[in-house]
Amino acid sequence: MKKLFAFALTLCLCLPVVTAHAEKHGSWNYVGEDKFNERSKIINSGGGDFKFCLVSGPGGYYTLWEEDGYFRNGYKMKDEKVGTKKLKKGQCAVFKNINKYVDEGPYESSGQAEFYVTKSKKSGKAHVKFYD
Ligand SMILES: [Ca+2]
Ligand SMILES: [Ca+2]
Repeated sequence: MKKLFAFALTLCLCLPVVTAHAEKHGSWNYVGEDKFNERSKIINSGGGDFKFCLVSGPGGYYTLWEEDGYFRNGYKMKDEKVGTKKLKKGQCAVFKNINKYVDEGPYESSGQAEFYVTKSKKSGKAHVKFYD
């Protein structure tokens, strides 16, 4: 365990370069879009702020998740819930300071967060755009 911790620390020391690169100054970059019934595709983010907008589709609750589909000590890690927002068509959900979801441990050293959005399947197809 101690060894792993030291390894994690070493990784953290390397990270400021990545983090500095990911710092945003007020402007949003379009990073993708998807049309889905239940779960969107995954969008990678380097941190900072993240948002998604409901271009068209049903109003309702939309949840942002961060995928952690890896194994630790034989257990599959659960995806992390970032937050749920109630949206109507044309509205956006903004998530500030999502840096803590950027993976930096020894098990996941992508330096990226893998975000996806879910909604109730029965409400029909949603068209969502992502901004980083
Ligand atoms: Ca992840
Ligand atoms: Ca994670």
